[in-house]
Amino acid sequence: MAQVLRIAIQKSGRLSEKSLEIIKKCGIKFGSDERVLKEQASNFPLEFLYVRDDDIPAYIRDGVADIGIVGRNEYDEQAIDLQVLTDLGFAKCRLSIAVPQDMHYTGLISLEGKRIATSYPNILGGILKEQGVKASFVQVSGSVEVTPAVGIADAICDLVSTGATLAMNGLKEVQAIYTSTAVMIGRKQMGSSEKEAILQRLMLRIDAVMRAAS
Ligand code: PRT
Ligand code: ZN
Repeated sequence: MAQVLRIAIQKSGRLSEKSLEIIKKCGIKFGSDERVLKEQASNFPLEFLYVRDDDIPAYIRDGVADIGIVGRNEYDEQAIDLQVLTDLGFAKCRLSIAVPQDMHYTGLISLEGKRIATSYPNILGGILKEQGVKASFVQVSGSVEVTPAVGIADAICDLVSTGATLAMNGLKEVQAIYTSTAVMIGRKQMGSSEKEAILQRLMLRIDAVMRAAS
């Protein structure tokens, strides 16, 4: 049986629509009916898996998928050894430190000895270590913005795009430590020359779509 390349795409969230849009612009035809978890393109050897974005790097590592689209933040945080095939440029956001309105902040050193709530302990930890700042992490996977108000954290480190969520929670953004966009990632080796060839064809089309858009 002829091989297909498997791409993992976020089922429903900030990355879903634009991810599918780029692939459609490549001239690849598929149903994209949100209720299915798996489907195959009708005119290109590509199979889609619709999953949670957090699971995508591990699915690729484990061979469940060959490539996928995730926020660079998710990829860097998980530190799974894959490759970034291309930067897709959408879903731009920053990982920022935010503190209560009345907290005095002069730089990362202001976080010394503080409790910081974040879903990105690896990215933040790396940067604090570089700066010689010691802080403790409160690891939460959602609603990070409420943690200072409920008294379990002194500061937060979370993704920001407009800043509206921070403002709504009485927090001020004091420092961006990292920026992210959606990236296409994949295993370093596709495992067969047939899959490598399909990937090459797909990447040529994606490059053309990206060039046309810029
Ligand atoms: O269900 P699943 O696990 O698949 O989805 P998810 O809820 O984990 O992810 P999702 O869809 O929220 O985000 C997917 C990716 O989009 C992230 O990994 C980022 O790379 C990127 N992205 C871009 C963002 C934002 N912008 C963003 N604003 N991810 C999250 N946010 C959050 C932000 O933290 C804040 O809480 O959205 C909220 C609103 O942001 P403001 O600043 O506009 O108010
Ligand atoms: Zn997620």
